[in-house]
Amino acid sequence: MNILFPLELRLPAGFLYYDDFLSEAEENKLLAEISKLELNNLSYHGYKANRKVRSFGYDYHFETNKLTKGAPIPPGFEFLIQKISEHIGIEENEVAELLVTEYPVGSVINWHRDAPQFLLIAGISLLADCIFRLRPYRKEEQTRSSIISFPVSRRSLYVMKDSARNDWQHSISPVKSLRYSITLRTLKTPKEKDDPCDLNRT
Ligand SMILES: O=C(O)CCC(=O)C(=O)O
Repeated sequence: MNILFPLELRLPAGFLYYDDFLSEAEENKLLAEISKLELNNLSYHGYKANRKVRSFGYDYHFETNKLTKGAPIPPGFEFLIQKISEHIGIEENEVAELLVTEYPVGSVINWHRDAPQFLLIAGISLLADCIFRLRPYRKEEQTRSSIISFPVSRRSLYVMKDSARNDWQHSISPVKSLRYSITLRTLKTPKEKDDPCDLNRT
């Protein structure tokens, strides 16, 4: 398994990428697991996004910016949590939330930084590649040339922590074919909870 990109691409510190993280068999197993789930339309302050989601472990509420305990993570995802935890050196029980997202053709996720309650974010791509983009969080640093755009492949894993998680926003350009992602998140300790985040992520 390689960190494949040309990291000359000057990715921010704390953004890690692993191509071919999953085998085809593991991808199929996860897709089968997702097919058992009822995914819900996502709306944000009355705006309906063109993608569907289902979260486990914790539920994030966009209207109140609050996190509440959610349904337990289904056992069918345990092998993924185990594999990612082992790979990135965290305890399995640190994974607090698992989010499944369905991106129909043409759908996006707009610029955002993840909710302040979360510490580390790990993302798996299923069924399709996508174009992932990063730009500085601070408005005054957001210029056209500050956007970093790169392909994220089907069956890859990316991780955002430290500066990549805190000082950068991310987004996904319109997908060319149906894509699913599974996002795992760990929680900040009360000491790590500091600043509010922008949450406009339609
Ligand atoms: O689909 C992805 O890989 C990104 C998901 C994401 O950015 C989010 O749910 O906040």
